[in-house]
Amino acid sequence: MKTIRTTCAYCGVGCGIAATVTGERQVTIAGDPEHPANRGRLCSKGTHLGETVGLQGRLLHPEIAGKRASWDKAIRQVARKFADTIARYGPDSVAFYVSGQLLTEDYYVANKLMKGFIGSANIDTNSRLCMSSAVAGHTRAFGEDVVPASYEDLDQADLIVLVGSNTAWCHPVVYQRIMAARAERGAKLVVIDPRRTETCDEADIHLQLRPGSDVALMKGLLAHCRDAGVLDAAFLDASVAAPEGFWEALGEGNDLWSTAAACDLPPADLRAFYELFARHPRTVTMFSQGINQSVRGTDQVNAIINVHLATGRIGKPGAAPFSITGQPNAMGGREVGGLASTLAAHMDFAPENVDTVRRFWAAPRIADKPGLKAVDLFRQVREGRVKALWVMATNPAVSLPDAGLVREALAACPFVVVSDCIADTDTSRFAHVKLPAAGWGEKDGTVTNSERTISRQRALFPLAGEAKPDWWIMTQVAREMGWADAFGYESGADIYREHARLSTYQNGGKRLFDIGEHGAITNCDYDAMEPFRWGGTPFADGRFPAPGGKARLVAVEQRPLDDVLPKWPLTLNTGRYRDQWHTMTRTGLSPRLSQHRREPLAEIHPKDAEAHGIADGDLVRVSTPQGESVFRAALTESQRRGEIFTPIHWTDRQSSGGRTGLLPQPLVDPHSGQPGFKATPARMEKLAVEWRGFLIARSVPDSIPTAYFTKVRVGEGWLVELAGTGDPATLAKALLPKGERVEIIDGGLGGLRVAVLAEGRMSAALYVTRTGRLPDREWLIAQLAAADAASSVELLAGRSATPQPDRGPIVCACFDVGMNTIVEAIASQRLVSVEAVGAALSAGTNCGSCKPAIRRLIGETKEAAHVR
Ligand SMILES: Nc1nc2c(c(=O)[nH]1)N[C@H]1C(S)=C(S)[C@@H](COP(=O)(O)OP(=O)(O)OC[C@H]3O[C@@H](n4cnc5c(=O)[nH]c(N)nc54)[C@H](O)[C@@H]3O)O[C@H]1N2
Ligand SMILES: Nc1nc2c(c(=O)[nH]1)N[C@H]1C(S)=C(S)[C@@H](COP(=O)(O)OP(=O)(O)OC[C@H]3O[C@@H](n4cnc5c(=O)[nH]c(N)nc54)[C@H](O)[C@@H]3O)O[C@H]1N2
Ligand code: SF4
Ligand SMILES: [Mo]
Repeated sequence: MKTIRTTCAYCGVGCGIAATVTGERQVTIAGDPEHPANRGRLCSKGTHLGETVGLQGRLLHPEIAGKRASWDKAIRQVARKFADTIARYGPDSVAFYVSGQLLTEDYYVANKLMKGFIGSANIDTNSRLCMSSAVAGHTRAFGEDVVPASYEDLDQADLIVLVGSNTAWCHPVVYQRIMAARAERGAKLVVIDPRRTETCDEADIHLQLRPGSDVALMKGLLAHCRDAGVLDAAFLDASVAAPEGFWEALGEGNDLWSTAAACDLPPADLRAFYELFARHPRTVTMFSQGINQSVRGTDQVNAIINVHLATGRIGKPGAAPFSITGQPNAMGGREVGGLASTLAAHMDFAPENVDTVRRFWAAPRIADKPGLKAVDLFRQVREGRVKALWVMATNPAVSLPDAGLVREALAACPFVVVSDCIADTDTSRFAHVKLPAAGWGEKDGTVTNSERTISRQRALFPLAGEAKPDWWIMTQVAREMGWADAFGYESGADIYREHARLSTYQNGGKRLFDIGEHGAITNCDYDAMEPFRWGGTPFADGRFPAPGGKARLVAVEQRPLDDVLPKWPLTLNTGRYRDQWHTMTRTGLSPRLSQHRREPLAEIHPKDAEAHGIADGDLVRVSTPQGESVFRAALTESQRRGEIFTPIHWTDRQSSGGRTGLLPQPLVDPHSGQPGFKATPARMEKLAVEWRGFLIARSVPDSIPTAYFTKVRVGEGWLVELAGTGDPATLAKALLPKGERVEIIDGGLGGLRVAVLAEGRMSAALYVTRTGRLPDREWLIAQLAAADAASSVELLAGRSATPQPDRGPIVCACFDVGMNTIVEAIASQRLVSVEAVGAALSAGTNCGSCKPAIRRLIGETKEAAHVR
């Protein structure tokens, strides 16, 4: 058994993993104590990677028109269709839509093939949906897309401000680092988010602002800093250019009272934050999708950077604006220039750059202008102008705004290629050619995390079936199209060396991104490469890669979202759950990760729910100008009134409801083209159903004929939540496997309880009620794994004959500890800290992702005790 050091498959924290292969496609996962991003820590998703590396659901061989095909045939088909389309309609009639989940080597080949050889810049990436506003904001302010921060800054900061970031769930290891900074050095924490998330639980101040009012908040802060005398005059003079009238305009409407009104915040809270900010020069302001995913995203980014530039809080230890990235290789994609609006290696389409890259690639026909950005790209596909599309490592039928239109586009496109490691996704259903890509655990190359650290991802297993690395697939197609010399790569190392050489080619210090020292790295050194951060401490010398060496303040205006959004009674906000990753193609395979949230919820303020006649647990239909979908209502005071929140994860593969992707409007930021996923006009109504129920079974059909269903992995099978109208008995017929049946059908009340036994074990059970309660799901889930079936009486009752404690919903996925168990222990053993709960129950002592939830339970239990 050997331990291989690699990088986590998921988020932009980029944690190092020490993986020990223990058998055929079996691996033990631990945090890599040597990796600078995590120093041995992992969150729940990283910890449970081992549950996602099996062959279940994998695409194992190429397919043409739904039939298995050889690689030769598939490559020839793709090359021929692309070449024919280009010959007939020109280079802009084809496109690639790629992803921050590709390795840098894959990304480099995709970008070179499209921009340098096909001759179009129609290659865009899901990073458009993710951090293109940050890219545009950095470029406006600094002249180059550089993230001027590192995780070490968090260790040194006295104040950490999280804006539009649910760090506790989405970047948990960074959150743990922030918690350590608080515990060890008393660093202050401020969270700015319209929702009260678990990230807020430990904050000194939570500013629950009106969505889309961040520009006002930051301008108010800048005005306060000026009035408090904390601007850095020397830095402003030497290193920062301000547009005409910038400071004069700040005098108007940015006082505390106007700002508090614009943001719908208590003035005292706002003042407390402003004063805290003024007092602490070592400030890191970390932001993510609450800022980027807005029709004002780029201005919001610049509003934050303006404050940091004006107070000189940049290029110094513990002081930086920090755009934290989502995907494992979002940053690598930026480094190769994989967006339609960039060319390559941090160069844009300025004529001299086009010339530089043309010479370096010896490119026959290089793109000389930006291509179509994601939302426009799919519009052009829909309108028939883009006629051949290759989608890699992303699921746009779910994740683009107005996913309904995206599906029409995919259906209308004459030629769609999908490269994915999973066989059946909402997007691959539209593919003419499906290409099996290497998955995590097989891939070998580099990724760059949020803080510019480049790490190796290393293969743990042989390639599954006939799967191939993405770079290999594209290289074969490029060769088949006639560019064998330019795509003669034999390994990822060949590509990495070329990428490193391009970063330094005719650079001469113009661009910070320069990893030229790796231009001749040996295969051996590439294999042994240790994580390293490029760019040192950017801007430490006060010089910026912009005209005159100066950064720029950008004049930004707060404008209400109503300017562009139609008026509907509610606003829909969308985002992530702690233990699921995007469209669930991988985390959805893990029963443990699926315990945290088993259904897609619409989180609603209790007063809004009351006004709509909605009770906790009801089904609600959420409608927007774009579409509608059904969710389980969860009433919570964490929401502001008038705003609801739904998760992005559920797809057609797991549900008929919960389809958030259908809801957002395809409205984008004018500078970046990033969609405004966080604010969509919406309304809701209670969904009338006659019965509700659930199915627990070892295997379940793909689609289920009821008004509402969602399915998740549990133990040895699936849990399907159901609701509908009509006779549930027909459902029993459609859903239950063959076998011996134990059943009660209550004709009068219309309820139904059926368990199916096969070889002495329970293989499925269906419970439906019109009015009553449903049994506890946990006991029944355990019956799927039990060697002997429980008695008929027990199965029909849905519980054990000997009373058992109800653990409640699982909080700690690592040790299977439920909420009720934790609350009981807190109350009876008077536990007052997360550590004490850990000592008593082990909860929270492995990955730590549930620590914020435990902390919240301690608080609530204490409060309840006082009330009593
Ligand atoms: N568990 C998990 N982790 C992930 C991912 C995942 O799928 N699952 N995905 C990864 C990826 S690709 C990304 S991009 C990141 C995203 O990481 P985050 O950006 O932290 O996650 P989100 O849940 O999309 O949104 C963050 C917060 O923005 C808030 N927000 C909404 N509108 C506004 C506003 O107008 N102003 C402010 N200030 N805040 C607002 C929302 O209420 C939400 O709590 O997570 C990464 N990590
Ligand atoms: N409403 C709403 N929509 C959103 C967001 C939001 O907050 N709200 N967030 C947006 C953001 S920030 C993001 S990043 C996107 C994410 O959205 P997507 O990128 O569409 O989501 P994933 O599920 O990560 O899709 C990745 C696909 O690539 C496959 N895959 C994984 N690894 C590889 C590989 O190495 N090679 C290949 N070829 N395939 C691979 C996976 O099986 C999966 O099918 O969603 C965006 N959409
Ligand atoms: S924080 Fe979690 S998901 Fe992100 S890289 Fe680390 S272990 Fe992976
Ligand atoms: Mo993202």
